[in-house]
Amino acid sequence: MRLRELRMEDAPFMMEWVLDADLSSGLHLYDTLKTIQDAESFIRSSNDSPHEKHFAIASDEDEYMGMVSLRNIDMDDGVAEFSVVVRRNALSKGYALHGMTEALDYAFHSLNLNTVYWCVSADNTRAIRFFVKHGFNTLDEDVPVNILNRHSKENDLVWFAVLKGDDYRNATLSRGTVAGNRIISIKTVPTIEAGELSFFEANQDIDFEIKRVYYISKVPEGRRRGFHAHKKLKQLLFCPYGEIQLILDNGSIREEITLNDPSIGIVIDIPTWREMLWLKKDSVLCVAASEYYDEDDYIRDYGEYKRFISKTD
Ligand code: T46
Repeated sequence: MRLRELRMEDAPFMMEWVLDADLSSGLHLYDTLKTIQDAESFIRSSNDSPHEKHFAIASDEDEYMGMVSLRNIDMDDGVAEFSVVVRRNALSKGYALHGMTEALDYAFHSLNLNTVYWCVSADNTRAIRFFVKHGFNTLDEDVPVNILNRHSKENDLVWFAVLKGDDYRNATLSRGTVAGNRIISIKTVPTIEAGELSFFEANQDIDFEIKRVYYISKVPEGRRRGFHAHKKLKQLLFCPYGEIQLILDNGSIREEITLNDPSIGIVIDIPTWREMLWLKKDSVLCVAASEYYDEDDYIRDYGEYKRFISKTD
């Protein structure tokens, strides 16, 4: 997936979310969009103003999956407002988060802005949950008055902001654990203009012997794998190339983490239900495992997994 300019052929896909009240309600930045002609004229003029920047979030096949916008860009004050929306078939596939982080990179590194603000209506619990889950903080105050004034007709807004220098790509890593499994930093040695080298050692950096190493590659974007737990196996998972979302469920909590940094690993050493979602095609998932392959150690049915952990509690 990637960001690109909007194109005329995106208009029908844009209409999918425009006409889907559940997806578009509260997105006042796009209030003028009602018909396909509005969408076409929006696309036609999307590059006209220096105060607005719109990008399509495109799949690997280059299809429009949603869009991100920076609006009311104020180069003097170094601020802009932001919004993101995706088509229904792009929900829960990582498009919104990817579009968001790329648009924030553009705001801070290409436009050199200092702060990006956005707000959602307090009853839009899905959007609020999405932003909070990915480590974005709500703001109680400190929203500039001119930005607040633009939204004076909207009631009960929840505000968010990201500052230049915030680690929004890895905000979730500061949590320390995902569904009770440790997030570790893999030792990484940078080399001057020749990349970096990462390493870990059995019984030193991870507290088990490594009997097996395997890796998963050539997975198309948007594909899911996993859907199982292990009874005894301990593993270190890491993504040396690309972007993969790991969804972990320990029976009590279900949490996600996006692996997109070769120096981050997840040690799964308690029976945990796992799913892996390939956010970018050709991403590689590497695993160092404590045991040889044994199909008897797998639990491939979620109900059976729940019964298994209730017995071991
Ligand atoms: C896990 C996640 C992260 C082997 O023959 N030897 C092996 O070492 C492995 C790992 C798999 N296989 C066979 C078993 C299946 O016939 O390869 C096939 C695909 O395995 P599976 O469907 O389990 O693949 P994923 O991606 O769903 O899960 C894998 C690991 O199996 C699992 O332990 O934690 O990656």
